Amino acid sequence: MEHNIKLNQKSLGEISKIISCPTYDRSQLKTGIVHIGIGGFHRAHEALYTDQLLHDSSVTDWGICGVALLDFDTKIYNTLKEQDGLYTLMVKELDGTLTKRVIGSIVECLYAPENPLKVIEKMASSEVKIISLTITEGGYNYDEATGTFNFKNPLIQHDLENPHEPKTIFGYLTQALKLRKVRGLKGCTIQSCDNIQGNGHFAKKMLLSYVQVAEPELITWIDANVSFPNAMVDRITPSTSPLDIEILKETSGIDDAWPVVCEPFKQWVIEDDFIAGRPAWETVGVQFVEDVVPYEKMKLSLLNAGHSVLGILGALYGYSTIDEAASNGDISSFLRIYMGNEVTPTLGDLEGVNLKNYKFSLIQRFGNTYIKDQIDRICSQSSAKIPIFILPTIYTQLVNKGSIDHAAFIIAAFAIYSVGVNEFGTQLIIKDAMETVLNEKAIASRKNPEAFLEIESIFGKLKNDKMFVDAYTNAYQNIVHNGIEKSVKDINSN
Ligand code: CS2
Repeated sequence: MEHNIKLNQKSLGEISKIISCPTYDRSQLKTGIVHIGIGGFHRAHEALYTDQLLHDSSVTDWGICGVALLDFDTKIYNTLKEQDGLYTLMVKELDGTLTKRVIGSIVECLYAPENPLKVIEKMASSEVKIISLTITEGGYNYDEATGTFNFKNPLIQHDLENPHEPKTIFGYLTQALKLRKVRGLKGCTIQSCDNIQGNGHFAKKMLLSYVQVAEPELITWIDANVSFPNAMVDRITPSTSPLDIEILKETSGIDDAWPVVCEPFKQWVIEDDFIAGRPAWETVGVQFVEDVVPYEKMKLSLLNAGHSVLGILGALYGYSTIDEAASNGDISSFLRIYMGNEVTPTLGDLEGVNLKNYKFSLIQRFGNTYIKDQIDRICSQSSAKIPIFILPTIYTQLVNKGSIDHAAFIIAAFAIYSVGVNEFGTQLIIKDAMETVLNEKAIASRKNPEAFLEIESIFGKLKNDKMFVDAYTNAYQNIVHNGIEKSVKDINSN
């Protein structure tokens, strides 16, 4: 189409003739939620649920202020600012159809590095009842080797020395909560939307570790005035590609600089612990439960781990998308065996969950050929993902003397992946905060495979477990000597 319509508040009337758009008055909304991390996932998930809710005209308190926290978040901030917080959500259905709608729940945007005080003021505003987070697994600043908050992180050091110009979420939250306390305001809920077991409790533990050093007298106030509900969040949201942007233009004539693409499935299960109130998200499909642990365990150890399996093996086979890896019979058998023999026994009785159906639906979701989820996206930051998605399965299986062969194979495959090139000579794009050490240890592993397990901040004390080390070394040697394809076949038939 020649005359594409630029998406923004002014053009919304025109665009609403083409695709579904917010029909509520965005200018009348109060900001009840500050959300940190306005990447694809938040915009396909919390912002969508909230947008659905805002279509009920009696709901006016739950607009979202999206905060871009990191220096390199300028692009998303500028885009959303230019588009008045509006963006298109493109759902790629299983049959290939595209369902598009414009989401309007993000009514304000802030770029933290430009004006930290503005962000702190916003978080401390009396209108704001919830501060939600998608800061990724690595964003919680946890050190696996010591099992504690990582005070050695230079950014944390910076925040301790410059409390009014923070760079990390911990510095921001501490200043905002302090301001609430000083002003005699009510507390709020800090709601983690990251893939971490017990994400709310974990967010609290990490925040309090920081506060203990930065503002120790704030601890009792936080204990009494801030809640941290645990939640399981789910929706596969690949990175938006230039082609997605073109497709939106071609099929709808809408010029959106950063639409979000995602799968049809979505799930949000939350513990109902919102000290300052919450949106009635249950009316738009969110599940509120007393104990979210079973849902989290299931999702992290099956879906997220499943993704890592497909991503790491897929990269070694030379694939670039998850559906390609999932449609390879040997890889999908590997995944089924891993899920069935190694993960399932660790899950125990998951009350309220039909595990069989869940596993079945995962295979279907991974295989959605329209999603084209990038293996690079899945493998990025694996150093933070593996300890959460895969290691808990290994630890439990080792204690129970269950099988760990497939899990050990995945870790061996990750060691080989971390060399940065697969056996067919394809360069692998490693995006990881620990890239340098991963690469060094991966290269050292060629002589001595155990070298990789020495990265304690990922693997803790796993290198001391003989049963694991034997299985890992076997898998490593097998992949190196026989190639990835044969070694996957071999392990599947053992
Ligand atoms: C993925 C997740 O990043 C990853 O490794 O497994 O982003 C996954 O797509 C989401 O958690 C789905 O809910």
